[in-house]
Amino acid sequence: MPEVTVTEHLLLHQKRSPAATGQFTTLLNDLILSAKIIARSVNKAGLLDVLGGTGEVNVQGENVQKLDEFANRVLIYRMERSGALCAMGSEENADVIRVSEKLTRGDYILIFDPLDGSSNIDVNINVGTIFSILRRKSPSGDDATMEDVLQSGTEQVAAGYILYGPSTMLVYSTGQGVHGFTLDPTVGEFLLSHPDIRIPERGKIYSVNESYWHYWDEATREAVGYFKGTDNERGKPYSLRYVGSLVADFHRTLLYGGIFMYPMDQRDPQKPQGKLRLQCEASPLAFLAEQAGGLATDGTGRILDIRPQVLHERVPLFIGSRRDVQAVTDIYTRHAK
Ligand code: P6P
Repeated sequence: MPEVTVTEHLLLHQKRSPAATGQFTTLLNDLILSAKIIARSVNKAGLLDVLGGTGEVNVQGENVQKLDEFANRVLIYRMERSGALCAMGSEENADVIRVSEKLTRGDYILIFDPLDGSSNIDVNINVGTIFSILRRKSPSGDDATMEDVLQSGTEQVAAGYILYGPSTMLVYSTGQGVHGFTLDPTVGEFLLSHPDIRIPERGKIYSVNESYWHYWDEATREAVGYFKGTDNERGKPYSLRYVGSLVADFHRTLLYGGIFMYPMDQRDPQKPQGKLRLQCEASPLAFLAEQAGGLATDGTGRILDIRPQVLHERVPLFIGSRRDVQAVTDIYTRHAK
């Protein structure tokens, strides 16, 4: 099969939506360049003294790793100059980043987690960049508004992730299926390796951090118990796999099927919540899951329907094979009655 680069694949997409302007292709190409720059450092992490933390703490209260900071800087610097954006939201930055009027501004908003799973960097476990692309609602040329940024997941025009692992992969969707590209470092191009990814109807793997069992409510314990027991569609227990790096756990779920769960927990009794961020984690992955024939809910409601009230809103997440996620939703719905 002749090699297809991301750019060729994008142009195919462009051909299919004449309304799309060149801005979108430029945006994705600059995102891909940023990914290659980040991949180069991630792959040399052990050698470039970029391991370990910076001693700072980010808006999420998490220790900032040097590679986190580096990835964030690369994305903000490059994407601000793409000419396609009017604003950005980064998991590492408390506030919205509005593109300066001194630079060429465009009609898109990019929301991203620059290096998700970074707590695993020092032990050489997969990490990833997750991105979500929205189109502004306010008039072109004006400063972006919070309404431009705080849009529900159904408004995304594209979403995806780059997984830095044994190979570097880009998985993305523009609403016409989910496609995977593997970086060929000898030519420096992402080449189509997984066309039109479809998530299996039901899987054999469940993925959750069970150490929070005592902080879960009854419905959550029953939902997780569904996969540990024999009273499920398989008639036997699912296997448990948990990397602790969302992009790695999701990528396996997308290809092999099954379910990834990060339920709400009461570790902070005053503020029971999910840990994962809606706009830079749950929503983009939910977009991909649905495009691949799967589902993504917060237990009862569709992730993509949730309209964020604040930039760093957190949600519980159940995502993966349609029948496995549906089993969880049925349990939560029954408990809600
Ligand atoms: P826990 C990494 O810090 C992250 O945000 C996701 O990549 C991952 O799925 C989750 O947190 C792991 O959280 O509580 O199981 O360590």
